[in-house]
Parts: sequence; C-alpha cells; structure tokens
Amino acid sequence: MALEHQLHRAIEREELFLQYQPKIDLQGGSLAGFEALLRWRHPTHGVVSPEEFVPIAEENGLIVPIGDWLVRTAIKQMASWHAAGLPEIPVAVNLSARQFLQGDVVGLVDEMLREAKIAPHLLELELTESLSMADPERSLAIMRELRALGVTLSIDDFGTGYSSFAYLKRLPIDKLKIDKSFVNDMVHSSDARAIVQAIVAMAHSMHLRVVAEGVESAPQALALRETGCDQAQGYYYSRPLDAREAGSFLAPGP
Ligand code: G
Ligand code: G
Ligand code: NA
Ligand code: MN
Repeated sequence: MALEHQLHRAIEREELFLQYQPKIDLQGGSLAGFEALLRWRHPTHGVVSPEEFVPIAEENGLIVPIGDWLVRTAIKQMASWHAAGLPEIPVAVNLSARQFLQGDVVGLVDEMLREAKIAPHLLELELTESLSMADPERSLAIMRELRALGVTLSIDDFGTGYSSFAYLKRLPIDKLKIDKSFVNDMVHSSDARAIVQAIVAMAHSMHLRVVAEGVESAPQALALRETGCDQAQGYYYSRPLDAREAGSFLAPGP
C-alpha cells in the first residue's frame, strides 16, 4: 500500500510534526498544559490525520520508531520553551498500546527527561483503556516504572472502553480524560450530565484529576465547571496549535 511505503520515509524526511492543544484550568481559567497531537505533512496529500496512519503504523511496527520520535520531539520542545524563558508547562503525549508494550518507553523517557533537564511530572502520557487489555500484567509493570520516574499518567477517552472503577483503582494513574462524546451530549442530555458528574465524583474520591476533552461551546464549559471537573480542552478554548503559536500562547500577554 502506498501510504505504508511512504510512512517508512516520513521520519527521516522530517514529515512528521506535532501540534499542541491547550488544556485550561476549568476553575481558574489559566493554561494548564498542552496535548501534543501527531501530524504527517505528506508531500502530495497534504496533512494526514493520525486516524489514517496510526493504524497502519500499528500494523507494520513503524509505530515504535514513531513513538520514539514523538517522545523525543515533545520533550525537546519543552526544553526549548524553557530555554526561551517561557513558563514550564505540562505536555501530554499519546501512546498507543503497541508503542507502550513494544518499545523501551521507560528507558527512553528516563534518558530524554534527564538530557533535557525536564521535571518528570511535566511529562504526561495518555494511555487508552484498551492498552491494559492487551497485556495487563506487563502494562501494569511499565506503568509502575514510569510512575516511579515521576511521570504523570492519564487514561484517555475514558468511558468508551470497558474498564470498571474497580479495575481503574488498581492502575497507578494520576488523571482521567473524559471522552468527548459525553461532553458533546452534556448540554442536551441530563443522562450525559449525570454520567460526567459521576465520573468526576468517583475520580476525585480516588484522588484522580479529571480532564474533559472536545469542549466546543460556552454552555458545555459551564456545565463541566459545575461538575467540579478540573481541566478542559477543545475548540472552544483553542484548536491544536503549531509549536510556534503554542509558544506565543505560553508567553504572558501584553
Ligand atoms: O489529533 P486528532 O485531532 O486528529 O487525533 C485523531 C486520533 O489520533 C485521536 O484518537 C488521537 O488520540 C490520535 N493521536 C493523535 N496524536 C497521536 C499520537 O501522537 N500517537 C497516537 N498513538 N495517537 C495519536
Ligand atoms: O483520542 P484523543 O483524545 O487523543 O484525540 C483528541 C482528538 O480530538 C484529536 O483528534 C483532536 O484534534 C480532537 N479535538 C480536539 N478538540 C476538539 C473539539 O473541541 N471537538 C472535536 N470534535 N474534536 C476535538
Ligand atoms: Na489524547
Ligand atoms: Mn481522547
């Protein structure tokens, strides 16, 4: 397949890049962090979404070198913002199951954080619920090692998988991200509001912080704030930004 062939050369040709989407502190309104989102600037197709190429890369194993590139690039970007005198801010990186289980994530993260002199808690790893299904024991062991490094761990797209709170309780995680499908329905559906309310309450009782994703409107933001949700992310606040734009977002206003 053509895309697969071209993906092989995407890293060396520097066609991959990251965009950074702001996360906002819902109660205080300040910038709380960025989520790094992967993009491929294809020479002829334009910008290709990870939804198109991550599944291909997962299948052919390229997801492992892509994951290395991702972690390195995000951490280098943090170091470069820091060197420019900008405030230190958490940056989250998405890791697929295969990236997490096949590569040496622990070694890579440890090495990169030391080299860039970044405080480990500023790096967040967003993992999906399905990750732990693939190989529960190994996932748990890797999560514990990352946690021991001081890295922040987050479960992404929460509510779309099958994990129970009982199961969640066993995971060494810091944060939950509520899937955008719930956020989307909140304003019009009291069921969706009740679900979000329950997720936030239970997460807090487990000492987890909660992030809502896919916030697109003021009424959604308001409804979320009322649940006590900690952080929010979505087009309402900002779309994903190029590194330079994200840097300006970090700089204190005039
Ligand atoms: O970034 P976007 O807005 O298009 O994301 C589409 C999908 O791709 C989402 O499910 C998102 O989690 C995933 N995605 C975005 N960036 C990365 C990444 O760096 N690694 C992995 N594994 N998935 C990513
Ligand atoms: O799976 P993950 O949660 O990492 O993916 C986040 C995805 O959501 C990315 O594709 C990102 O571009 C997208 N996204 C970010 N903000 C919004 C939003 O407000 N609405 C919608 N529909 N998608 C969003
Ligand atoms: Na994510
Ligand atoms: Mn998500």
